[in-house]
Amino acid sequence: MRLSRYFLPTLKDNPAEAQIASHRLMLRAGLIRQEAAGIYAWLPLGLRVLENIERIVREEMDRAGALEILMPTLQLADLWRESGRYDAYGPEMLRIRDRHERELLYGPTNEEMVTEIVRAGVASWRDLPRNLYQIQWKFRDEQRPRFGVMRGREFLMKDGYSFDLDEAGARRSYQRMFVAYLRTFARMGIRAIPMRAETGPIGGDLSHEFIVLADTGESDVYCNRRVLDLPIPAANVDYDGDLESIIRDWTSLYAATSDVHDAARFDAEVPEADRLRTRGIEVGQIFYFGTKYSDPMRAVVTMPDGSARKLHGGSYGIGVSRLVGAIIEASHDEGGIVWPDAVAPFDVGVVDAKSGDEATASACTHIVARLEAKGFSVLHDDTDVRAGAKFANMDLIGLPWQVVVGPRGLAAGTVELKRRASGERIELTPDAAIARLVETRMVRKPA
Ligand code: 5CA
Repeated sequence: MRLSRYFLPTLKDNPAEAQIASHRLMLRAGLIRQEAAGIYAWLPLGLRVLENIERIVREEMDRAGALEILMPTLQLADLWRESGRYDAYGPEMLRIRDRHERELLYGPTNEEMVTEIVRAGVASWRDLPRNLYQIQWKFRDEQRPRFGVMRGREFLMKDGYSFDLDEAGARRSYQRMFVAYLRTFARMGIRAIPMRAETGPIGGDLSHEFIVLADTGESDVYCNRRVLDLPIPAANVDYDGDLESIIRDWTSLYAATSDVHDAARFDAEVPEADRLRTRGIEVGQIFYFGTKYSDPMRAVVTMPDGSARKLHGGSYGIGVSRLVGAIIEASHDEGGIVWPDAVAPFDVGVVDAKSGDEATASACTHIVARLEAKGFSVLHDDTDVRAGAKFANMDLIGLPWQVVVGPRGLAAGTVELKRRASGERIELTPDAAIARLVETRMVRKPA
């Protein structure tokens, strides 16, 4: 992609309304544009990151046996009256009327709708268990939308829902999602720690929030520092096998959000040197809620003996749009964003350091074509601004690798390869630079 044909409205100065680094950088790097309080348009560069995050979420959900569906954003109020949540939900719910005066709402979550779908689509105990998920926009009329996409009003969520015959089955479904979440966030290059949490308006008696530690996070959290060193389950983890030992490793070390924190237990269980009291960003939350929805909504299956059995449910959310902010919060420096390889909008930025020079222009075009042929996504800065501004811009948008092509190097047969994260630069031939990128991709892009 040539930058001269791209839409990348970057800002020189820090936008006054942005209080935290990720919000500032998302606006400055031209990822998003605010259209109303807590409502954002995703521009080309930001959309590519959002789509990379979605792809990883899909791959890990599918691997864990969940099935993708897509439900509408608008829901009938009557559906929510069945569960009793229409009145209970309060002012965060955006309520709408259509031309026939029918009451609708813009979905803040989908437990009722998915229960209705499963109620209609499963009849017998043989049809269970099932786990359905979607990636869809939600609306919550937050009192204080802030920090950009971190606390938006309209935001993109992965929401998944499991249905089982009994509590034991539902707990297994919960464990599958627990493990899938560990993998999902690790693949995005961040460490999200599962912490015991309150269930809030979703309900139920078992819940974990997945928290990325960050001073700018909105949640107060308490944990044993040793959870930071626990291993992430491998790609070949057997989701039909016994996940108990993984769950035990992750839940036996103290980790809790402030809502359920027990100071006495924390002090008793965790050696003083390992006590971590800090803040974090909630990037996902999982819930087991049993028959909370199947009870009032009469979602049942027939058992082998002909009796009716209520479905046992859980729900599993990931803040897809919030993750873009959370990843930046965890990975930036004074120069700008430092994208982890797996979510970066482009793999490589190729910079023509001397605009108007025919030799550098044609070398760039050649290198870009060869990188693209090897499967890299490339942003080629062919604009006619001065080199210093181009370098600053590349650092700001944070692509993992930069290939700088200047006239002096070119005369000597070399280009400069820069790793954004470390700032390390090496001079080498274009062939060697491409070979180096191919090599490191194999090591760095974990599946
Ligand atoms: N139905 C359940 C799980 S499917 C549910 O709604 N869970 S939730 O309320 O915890 O939301 C899931 C995730 O969405 C959260 O962990 C958070 O990462 C993200 N999220 C929630 N509210 C917002 C918001 N206002 N802006 C951005 N992301 C949000």
